[in-house]
Amino acid sequence: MPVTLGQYFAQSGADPSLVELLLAVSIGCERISAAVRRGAVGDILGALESENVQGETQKKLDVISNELLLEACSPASRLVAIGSEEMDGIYEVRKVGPQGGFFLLFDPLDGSSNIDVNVSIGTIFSVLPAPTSATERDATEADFLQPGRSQIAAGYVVYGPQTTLVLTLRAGVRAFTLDPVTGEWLETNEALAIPPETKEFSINASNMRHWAAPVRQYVEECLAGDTGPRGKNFNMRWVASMVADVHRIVMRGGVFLYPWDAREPNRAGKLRLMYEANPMALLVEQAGGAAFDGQGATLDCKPVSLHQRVSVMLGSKAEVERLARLHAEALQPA
Ligand code: AFP
Repeated sequence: MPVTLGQYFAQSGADPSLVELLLAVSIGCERISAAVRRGAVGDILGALESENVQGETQKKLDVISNELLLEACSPASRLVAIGSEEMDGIYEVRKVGPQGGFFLLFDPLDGSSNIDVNVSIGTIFSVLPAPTSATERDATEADFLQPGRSQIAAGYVVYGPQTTLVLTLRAGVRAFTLDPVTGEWLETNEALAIPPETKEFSINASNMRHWAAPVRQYVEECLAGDTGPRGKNFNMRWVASMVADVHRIVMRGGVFLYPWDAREPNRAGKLRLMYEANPMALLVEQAGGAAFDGQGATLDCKPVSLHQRVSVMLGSKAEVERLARLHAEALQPA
């Protein structure tokens, strides 16, 4: 009989208050999964009049998913505050005080432009340590601005043909699939490992003319296949749902790129550092892969704002190292 999520936590030796928080996240995601599955039948598809802090039109399910996670997670006894793609500022649950505790960040429903066309979407989450303070004070956005290497746990839930939770407590990466009959999360992979080599890359090729030279060179070399410098043919995938694309890479290898491009030269990238790139980067590194932000390892990037965007290149280690080399060579004097 596969191990349940609760049994895994019980044997993991993890801090019981962290386990309490992560179980609360799993309950929130079960509820999101049920809502996603209802879709049009539940009259919860489509867009709202509102926009999120990113200036993006919010889908009904974006807002519903955010509320489901707030409701499920707020009771967690050492949760101090929450940051979400769908909320401008931080959401305070408790005061910062001598007890410390946790910050939770999430993109409650990533890939929302895919909701109305029945393509896999997902929830991405990250747990950071909350500071301690001798006297109680409000949590601040600045408290959240910790590099990704400070994460205590990270994961995602992909709402696809199966609802699968992929999680790291910084001791490897495990997958649990929701049994629709019993409602239990059952372990389906106890040690996910990303192959260092791959023949599959994932990028929105319609932006090719806007990419920086190293990215264009990398992709052109892949496209040249066995007639070019790579000496092998590549396949391309682009779901336009980061969770679905990253899950494929976690399961069978590959490299995912959403790099800086010249469409908005003052924007580092499309994806957000704190609740998309960092949790995915921790998972990928824990699974033996690598994550690069165009300057260095994603997890070493020092955040400057809660919703900041970043260039993302992650997956099979040899491919990400090649991309890092191409970026470094581009900085060398001609
Ligand atoms: P939406 O949440 O607006 O669908 O964006 C999804 C996403 O943030 C990420 O999940 C995808 O990898 C990426 O954007 C797709 O972006 P493009 O639509 O520009 O390809």
